[in-house]
Amino acid sequence: MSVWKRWRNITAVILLVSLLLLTPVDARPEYMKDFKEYSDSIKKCTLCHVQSSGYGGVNSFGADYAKLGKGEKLLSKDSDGDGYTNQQELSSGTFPGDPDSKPGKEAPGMEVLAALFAIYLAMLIVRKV
Ligand SMILES: [Ca+2]
Repeated sequence: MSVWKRWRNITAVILLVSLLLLTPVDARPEYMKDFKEYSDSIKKCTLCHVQSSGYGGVNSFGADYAKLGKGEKLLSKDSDGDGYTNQQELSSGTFPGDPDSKPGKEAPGMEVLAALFAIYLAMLIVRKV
């Protein structure tokens, strides 16, 4: 096997694994019922958890949600301390447990663009076979 083919195969495997890791996973429906009126862009594990897989514990919003439940106290609070209330963030489609995500700053759905780019690269590699 030539160096080029070996490199191509390794790259294809890396791209496919990356694609699998980037596949969006919906948050658990029993929790999402409390947020059904908000954008689909926030209905992910990272709404309440640190990692997109749901592992790694809860973020500041998840901790407040567990403590307060969904109600005025939770919605009026700024769980991540970024200057926007949880209500403002949820209504804007940003994550109230991530201080780097705030209204007007983040364009949600970057993982989808990354997945599409990975598919595009994989198709380019396959066409070179
Ligand atoms: Ca935020």
